[in-house]
Order: sequence, then C-alpha cells, then structure tokens
Amino acid sequence: MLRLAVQKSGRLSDASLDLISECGIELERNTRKLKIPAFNFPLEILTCRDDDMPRYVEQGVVDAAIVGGNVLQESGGEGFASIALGFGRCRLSIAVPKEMKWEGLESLTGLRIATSYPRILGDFLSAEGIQADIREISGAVEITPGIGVADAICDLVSSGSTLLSNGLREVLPVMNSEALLVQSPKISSAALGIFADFSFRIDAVLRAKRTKYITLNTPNSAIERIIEILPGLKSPSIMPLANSGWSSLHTVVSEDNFWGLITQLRAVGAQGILVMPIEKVIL
Ligand code: PRT
Ligand code: ZN
Repeated sequence: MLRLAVQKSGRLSDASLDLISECGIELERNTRKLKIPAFNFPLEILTCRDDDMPRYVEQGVVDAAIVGGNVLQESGGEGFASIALGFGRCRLSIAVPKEMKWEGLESLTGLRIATSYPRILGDFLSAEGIQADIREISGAVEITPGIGVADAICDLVSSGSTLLSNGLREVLPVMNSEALLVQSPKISSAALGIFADFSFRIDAVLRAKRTKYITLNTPNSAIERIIEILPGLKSPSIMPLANSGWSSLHTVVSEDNFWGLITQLRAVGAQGILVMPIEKVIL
C-alpha cells in the first residue's frame, strides 16, 4: 500500500484528487474521512494540513505527499525527490505600501517585514546581504502594514488582488512555487515499486495536459517545411489524401508557443488544422 498525504481542505485539495482520478485511480470523493482508500490501486490517501506534510514525509509517516513547494522549502525539505505537478502556482513576493519609495532591495534595510515564511525570507535576505527585522505571522499577513505591525510583507501572490485591496505593491519575487509530488526518503522498497507506477501514471497525465494532437492537410510541396516547424514526439505520420498532390499529417505538439506554431503552419500552406486534447502520453 502506498500512503499519500493530500491537503484536507484548501487550495490544493481538489486539484490533487482530480489528478489522481485522471490517473485512472478511483477514490471515494466528497468524504470528510481522514483516510480515503482507492478502489482499484494500492493507494491510501491521508488528508491533513499542508504544514504537517513535510514532517510526515521526513519521518516516513506517509510515503509521499502533494504539497506546495513554498511549504516544503520553508520546512527545509527542498532536498526530497519531487515531481512538479503544474497546479497551485504562485510566487512568494515582497510587497510594500504603495506610497512607499522603492529603490531596490536596499530599501528593505532595517524594515519590519511580516511573513509566514521566515526561513525562506531570512535565507533570501542574508544571501543578498540585507539586514531587516523579520516578524513571523501565521495568517492575514497582508493587513500588517495597515495596522502598523510591519513596514513591508513577504507573502504568496497569485492574481495580486489581495495586495491591491490592501494598498500594497509587489516589488520583488523571492521564489516561484507550485504543487509537488514529494517522495519520502524513508519509503519502503515495496511502497517504492507502487510509487514508481503511480508517478509513471502522473507523468503520462501531465505530459498529456502539456500536449495537443494535431492533424492538418498540406500540399506535398510544403511537407518538408512543415516537418521543420513541428517539434513532434517523433516524426509525424503522413498519409496521402484522395486529392492527388495533398497529404494529411498527424503529430503531437506542446502547448508552449502553440499559437505561434499554428501561425507558422498556416503561413507555409497547412489547411484544415484540427487540434485535439490528449488523455495520456506514454513514451
Ligand atoms: O489548512 P492548511 O494549512 O492545509 O492550508 P493553508 O491555509 O495553509 O493553505 P492554502 O489552502 O491557502 O494554500 C495551499 C497552497 O496553495 C499554498 O501553500 C501554495 O502552495 C498554494 N497557493 C497558490 C496559494 C496561493 N496560490 C495563494 N494565492 N496559497 C495561498 N494564497 C493566498 C495568499 O497567501 C494571499 O492571502 O491567496 C492570497 C493572494 O492571492 P491573490 O490571488 O489575491 O494574489
Ligand atoms: Zn497551511
């Protein structure tokens, strides 16, 4: 049995369980249970607070966990083997009252900076040679400058609207974060075999999310140029069309610069371009 920690109720909970379901693993959803068994895979999910996960992973209470990179790094667990999952993206940033003059990092010297991430911020400031007074706060960090408890903050930002509505301005990103699948260094060899199968499935689902299947029609004279443009998994499949001098080309492309690619394909003569989602990519 593989024991996996997933956030009980928070920003990563649904996306974590959705990802597991997309791997073909059936779970009892909509339950408030502490332990959620899987029906068709040797997996047991333990739901807990994200702050407890790094300790559970380190001590081998669980074999693996899905946790934000920010939480892992704050606990000093950034050395554990992990896979980036592409959701829960945010950045840990320094923000100051919008009327404060900002002349770069030096402006932080001697200021009181409120944060729930004293370790990450402390490491960052000392690497930059800046002396500031770090005040650890467990929640609602964004209100501290307004109530006179701090001069600046270091907090997680995604859309930026929380900062804006508290009269703050983001001035410096300290780290980028996303959800990670983290493996315990204490995992048993039996659980490790299951983890390998589990992470293989996760990898296939993540690859599929990042790629699209495309088919297009092209005059034969443009095939070579199209192949040069397409960064497919291997070489594309090409089939002759009933219309002589034309072919249909099938391949897989990455989401990165997708629209740029389509523009280039059209420019060299591709027509009837169909784009389809992919469920899994097994290499
Ligand atoms: O109960 P538990 O301890 O498990 O949960 P929690 O309250 O500590 O964490 P939770 O559920 O809020 O967040 C879990 C993880 O989601 C974080 O550790 C990050 O890895 C990730 N994440 C992604 C975020 C955000 N985006 C985010 N925007 N976590 C928090 N925020 C908060 C931020 O602290 C600020 O208050 O959202 C606000 C800013 O959002 P914007 O959109 O206004 O910029
Ligand atoms: Zn937490």
